[in-house]
Amino acid sequence: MPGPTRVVTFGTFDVFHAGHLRLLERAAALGDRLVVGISSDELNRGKKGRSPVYPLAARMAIVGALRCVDEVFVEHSLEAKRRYLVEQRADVLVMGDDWAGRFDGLGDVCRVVYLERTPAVSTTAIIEQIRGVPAEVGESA
Ligand code: C2G
Repeated sequence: MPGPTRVVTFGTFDVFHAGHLRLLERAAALGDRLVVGISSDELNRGKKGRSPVYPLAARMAIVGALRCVDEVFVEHSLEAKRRYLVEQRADVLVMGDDWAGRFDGLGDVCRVVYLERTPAVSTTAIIEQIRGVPAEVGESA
């Protein structure tokens, strides 16, 4: 009998929002176990040119506490995907469709699936919205 289907996905998941949750729930539905590689703070600085709002330990705690997530690990390098997938014995790699086509070369390790991103929600937009709101009088900074 084949073992459980292991799904692996990657991301920063900074300022966790409903778009992240939807991605993880749909990824989990593709198999029996969902393992999530969380980008290190250094990797995020390289990718996005800024430090994440939530440090790695907090992002790992939040994602790891979700009902749909079985395990989290640290993603130190974008280029190490093949090694991570082999180590995690992945059957399926899930990526958001902002990465469509980028990981097709890993198709010899596991199935590669790109899921549609949730429109109109992003960490950057949330940060900008909060930045634009003046603090209430008397509120501490
Ligand atoms: N996502 C989504 N809808 C949004 C925003 C994000 O479906 N509105 C998905 C992304 O496509 C990604 C996951 O949520 O699959 C995590 O998003 P990010 O933290 O922005 O991921 P990113 O920093 O692009 O990291 O190795 C790949 C990278 O680590 C991906």
